[in-house]
Amino acid sequence: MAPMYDRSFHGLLWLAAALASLTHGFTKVSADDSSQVGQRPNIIFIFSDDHALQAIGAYGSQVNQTPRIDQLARQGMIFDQSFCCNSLCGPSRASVLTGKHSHVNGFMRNGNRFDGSQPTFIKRLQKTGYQTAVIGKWHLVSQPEGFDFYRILPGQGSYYNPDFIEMDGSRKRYEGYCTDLIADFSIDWLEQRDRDRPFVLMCQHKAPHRNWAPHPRHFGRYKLGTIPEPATLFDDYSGRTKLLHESEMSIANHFHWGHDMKFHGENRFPEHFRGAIKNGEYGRMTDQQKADWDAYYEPENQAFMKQLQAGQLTTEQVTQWKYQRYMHDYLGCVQAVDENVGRIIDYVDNSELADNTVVIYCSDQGFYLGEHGWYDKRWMFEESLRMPFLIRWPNVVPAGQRSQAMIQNIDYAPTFLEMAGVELPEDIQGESFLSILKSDGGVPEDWRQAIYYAYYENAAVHQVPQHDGVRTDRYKAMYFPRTREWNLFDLETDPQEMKSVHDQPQYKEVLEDMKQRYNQLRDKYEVNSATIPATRGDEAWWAKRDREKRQQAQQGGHDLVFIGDSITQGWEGAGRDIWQQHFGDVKALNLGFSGDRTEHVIWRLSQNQMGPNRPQVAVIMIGTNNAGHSQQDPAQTAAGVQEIVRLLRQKSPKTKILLQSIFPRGADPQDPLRQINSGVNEKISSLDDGQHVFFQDVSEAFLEPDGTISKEVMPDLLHLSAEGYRRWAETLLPKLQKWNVLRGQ
Ligand code: SGN
Ligand code: CA
Repeated sequence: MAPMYDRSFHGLLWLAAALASLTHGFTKVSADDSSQVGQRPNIIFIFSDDHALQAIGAYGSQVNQTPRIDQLARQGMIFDQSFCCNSLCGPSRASVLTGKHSHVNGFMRNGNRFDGSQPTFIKRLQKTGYQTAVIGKWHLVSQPEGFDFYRILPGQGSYYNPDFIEMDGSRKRYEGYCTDLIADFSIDWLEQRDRDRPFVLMCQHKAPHRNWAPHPRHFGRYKLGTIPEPATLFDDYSGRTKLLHESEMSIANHFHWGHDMKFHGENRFPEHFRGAIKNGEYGRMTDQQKADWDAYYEPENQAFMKQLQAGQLTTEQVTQWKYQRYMHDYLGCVQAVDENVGRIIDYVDNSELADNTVVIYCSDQGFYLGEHGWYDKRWMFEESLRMPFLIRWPNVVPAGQRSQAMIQNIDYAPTFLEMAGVELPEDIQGESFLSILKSDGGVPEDWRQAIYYAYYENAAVHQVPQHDGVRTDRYKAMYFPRTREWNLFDLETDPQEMKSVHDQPQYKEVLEDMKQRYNQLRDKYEVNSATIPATRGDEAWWAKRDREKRQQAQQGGHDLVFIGDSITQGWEGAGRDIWQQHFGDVKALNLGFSGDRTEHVIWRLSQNQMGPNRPQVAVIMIGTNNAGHSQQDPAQTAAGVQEIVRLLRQKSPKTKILLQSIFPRGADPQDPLRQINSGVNEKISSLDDGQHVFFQDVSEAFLEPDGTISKEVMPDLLHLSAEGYRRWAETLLPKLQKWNVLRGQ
């Protein structure tokens, strides 16, 4: 039985109120902890990039040793069940700062721009008297807010002689190795800080991110041919979603000759290597660094090429060599991180900070070290879903603890706030695990039993499809919206996640239970897919149509725009002649995309698919696929439609929006999907403001007097025939004529 602990914040608030509150408006932490009274803890948050648990000694690494990182576990606590909520750099960092899932903090994909005006734990701590600094990788595009000091890498940054962005906006190149420099700057900052106030230092390494350029002192530390291979290096991706075949992150097929594998010159073996990207690090090196580099890499490269040339290597052996090279480089980068964690620990231990400083080591997500044949992250499989989390807090966390509590990166912000005795904002989504730290890692009875994960960066580098899911201590369910399929893994019988059991009768109840948890968590975190922008750019036809429509839109001057799904797209099919007849003379643009739901239209509008156009009228008809694909709750779909209207209004305030009711579907009024559509219509009718947005209920046009639908109008009881389009046009014409869109008619 898990012991129960009181982690209610109310108790704390009551206590805080009883104590005198401090001048800056923050409240003191409970008095049960003498170490903290009057002395709020300092926090050193060491955060690396892409450091897999499989490459940390304390997590049982089979491939390397990390004595200094492990020291934190020895002297403090390690979390075995620590997860990210979106396995990607920028999103993870945004979740750490805000304590919120990606769809709420708005940073869903790399390349998004972090809205720095939103609340973050760092701003809050700064306000309550903490000194704050971030040094190293930032990757959130916008300028850091809430930091007294920052020195950050531009974008991904470089390993060798990296540039940093200084607080005055200038860029400065520092000679040296990035991981060492970030620790140097961190220690410098600690040295010159105001010693009378507590601080938070975010020390954020670039390493061990791609393209894995180790320091010369680590060359050859892990010898090629000696690094153990994972059991799933040659995964054939059977028994799970077929989307697994699409991702481009395999050791066998997607390593670049120069960038990843560190060969010079032209790609000599294009059948084995991708050729496009060179090793940019080499170009940044000093002559000495280049000489050291070549002295290590060249003999190995030449030997490998000779063997390959002589036909002595099978394709499998080439993959094995690539794995060794990859791991040599990756683990070398990790080694420098480990040493520099050690430097920070030593600094703390040799200063007055030793007693009251929390030191944390974690990384923005996990990573594949050859498991499933991969490098990179993104998928909800264990290796990239898990996040290392080790914490040392003298006098509070006893040495050598291991916690099985499920924590996530959204929990860090509330935990740090609570550590500092600061009240939690109501809308924060993560939960403070302070009570777990204070109770030997025990899991409170009311602690979460499942985590929610969502990945959004599809149609981008590495081609991993959008998916989300839920994980409990034993099971994991993943949902793939594109194929609308579930995968289910039993982590006890299949820890390597090699076979989905979603269709096995003995797992029927488990799957049902997982779906229920999934829905509960999505409700809790207010995940409404209908409002979350989603691209279908990973479907070739959709991407092509999107390109064509953008080109067309770029010409500008369109007076009439239709926005919707297949029914709107059908003006180019069954509706072609009717379109010609009525809209042939008008400069009109058809932005109907078959199969689209509200979220896809939101994506298209937010990515400016309409180009420079500010049409007189936009006809919107969208939502029937939200019903058809997942029987989505009408309120959710209506919120999607509302967002579309909002985006359109924002972009083109003078456009009149002719919002069509979602067309009726199915044989008769009892059809469940028709009823869902009616539910949406009822809600979106209220968007009519009589000025810019005009709701038009068009159902009557398609229904027989008894409410059935004739196959002459909708042959499949969903899409329109030519007759259907004629009727639709007829309902539109009066308004369009009135608004003078149909000049000359
Ligand atoms: C770069 C890398 C990718 C990596 C992303 C995201 N390519 O695009 O391999 O997945 O960053 O990484 S590289 O050619 O630049 O090395 S993240 O950690 O920043 O999310
Ligand atoms: Ca990362």
